[in-house]
Amino acid sequence: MPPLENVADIADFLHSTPAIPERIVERRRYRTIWISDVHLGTRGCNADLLIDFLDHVDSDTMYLVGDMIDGWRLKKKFYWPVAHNDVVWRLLKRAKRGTRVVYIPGNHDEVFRQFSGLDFGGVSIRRKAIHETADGRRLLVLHGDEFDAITLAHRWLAYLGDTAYTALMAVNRWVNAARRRMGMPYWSLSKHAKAKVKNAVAFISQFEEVVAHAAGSRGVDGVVCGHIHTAEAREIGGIQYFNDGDWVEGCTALVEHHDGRMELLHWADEIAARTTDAAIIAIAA
Ligand SMILES: [Mn+2]
Repeated sequence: MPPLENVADIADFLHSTPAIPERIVERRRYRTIWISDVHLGTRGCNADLLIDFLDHVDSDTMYLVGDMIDGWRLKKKFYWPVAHNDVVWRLLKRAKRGTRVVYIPGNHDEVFRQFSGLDFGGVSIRRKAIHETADGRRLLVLHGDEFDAITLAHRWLAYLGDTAYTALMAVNRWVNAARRRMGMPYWSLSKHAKAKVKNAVAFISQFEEVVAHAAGSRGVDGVVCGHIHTAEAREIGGIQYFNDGDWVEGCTALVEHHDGRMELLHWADEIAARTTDAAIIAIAA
């Protein structure tokens, strides 16, 4: 039997270091950050982009708005590269460093919903939450699958089916692997396909309206959700509707500035801009 200290060493997550070292850069500070639909445990997850994001931003509060881990897919086929471990490490680390982390499990990680109400490791697990912005607006935060029974948005490619979606994600990966080799930035194929599909657009706007309406009937000023992998920030019937998007296709996050101003960050674009800046500096030098 190995000595117990060795076992403890391996299990001591917070004192270990990530496989991909944390970047030493001055982090952009926000009041709040929302991310969701990371789908750790699947090939579609853009863990490298998310790691880059987490290394460049910080906040007082961070909401993990569900489908962080894809329990459904993991059950079928175990897939867990080091980058996925590194995402978990970074999330737990920022909780330890003092960020208030609120984890609201979604339908793909619903196994964690049974722990709603618990707090451990600086992470609060909740079924939903009310967030108050710096300028006093009250936002309902939930994953969004609560509305699956009344909308079809979760199947924005319903008539193509899950197999086609998985295939599309695979093509998305190949395209981006090729683009990366050519030094080109990340580009979301499915995001463009989705925008072209009329039914998908109808499903999505139906979902957005249903969620906004439900939030309105609960007396809040707005709602933040995920689930349909479509980032958005707009007003619907007097209710502010925010969707933080996903890290499978869009690679987006929702942030609140210190004055309460909300903004959607498109991280692939940010990385592309950074690369362009570096190229300009290189040319100038
Ligand atoms: Mn979901």
